[in-house]
Amino acid sequence: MASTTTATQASVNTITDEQFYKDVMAGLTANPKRLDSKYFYDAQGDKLFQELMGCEEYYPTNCEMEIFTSQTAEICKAIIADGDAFDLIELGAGDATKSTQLLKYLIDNKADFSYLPIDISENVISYLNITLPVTLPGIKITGLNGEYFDMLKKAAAISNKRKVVMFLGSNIGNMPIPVAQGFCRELRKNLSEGDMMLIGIDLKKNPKTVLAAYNDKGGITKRFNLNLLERINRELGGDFNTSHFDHYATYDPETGACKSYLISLTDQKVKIGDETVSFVKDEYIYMEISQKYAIKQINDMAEGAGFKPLNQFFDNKKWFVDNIWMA
Ligand code: AVI
Repeated sequence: MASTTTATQASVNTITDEQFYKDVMAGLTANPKRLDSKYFYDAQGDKLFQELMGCEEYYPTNCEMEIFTSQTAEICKAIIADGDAFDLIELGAGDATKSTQLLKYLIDNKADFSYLPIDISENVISYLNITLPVTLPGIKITGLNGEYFDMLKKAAAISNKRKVVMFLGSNIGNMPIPVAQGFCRELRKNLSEGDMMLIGIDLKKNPKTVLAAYNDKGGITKRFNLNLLERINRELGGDFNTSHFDHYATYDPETGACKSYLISLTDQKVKIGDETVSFVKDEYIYMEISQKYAIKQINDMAEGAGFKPLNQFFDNKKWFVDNIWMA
């Protein structure tokens, strides 16, 4: 078994510019045009997402934070289970603010665990590798930078302890439902009997509340979306003029799909490296889905993937739920 990394050890970045370029060109030459929201998160995107999480209308972060602060002991007891040593793996760890609540409780209560945050953003992983050992003395941390399943396999290769995989913040909502179902099946395949998932999922609610969260008055969501065009300019030699695009969000209460688009405000041509992409006025780029779920859909998804739903922890308003599933 490999030892955990030190704060100064560099992470391996597996997301290459070549893949980014391929995905961008495939998306912008498709009809309709689309971009993959996983590319939102460069250093600037991480900063904007932080800002978004602090904004009044964006409720999911506060709801999940409330769950983690008011029910820390209950959640931790459920994941500690029989008290054996375990790996606490977090997919899309971000700044780990929410998981820090759990990590602190686990350390204070002498639980035998290592924390393995996985994130697509190299910045996030180096930040966690450096800061967590300072804020949480005694933590055993191995940051893994890359795609979730590649890094899950890597985690399994370095340790054979029981695994508790956290997937918080309704990150699963950024997949259309069939993709989310496939993702849960794939997760199950990568886990062994007795392993667990702790998965945070945003619930269906008043459509106006959802829409306001993805169309905030301060325009942070707009800047967050436009940043992907700026990232293409920075990293792929693009010449997007972001003032020629507007942000548009929709929410369908029937399906629970909240979708974001960038709308071309004019006929325009944009260069990306040696290629040129044309837009007509009012043409859209489909940027992101943030799917909202009903409780039954969540339990069906767990069971359909081969998990047993064990516990559900809600915030006061019942807007968000953290689920524990057993493999
Ligand atoms: C990361 N993810 C769960 C966020 C969401 O709510 O879909 C990303 C986001 N997009 C716009 N606002 C927040």
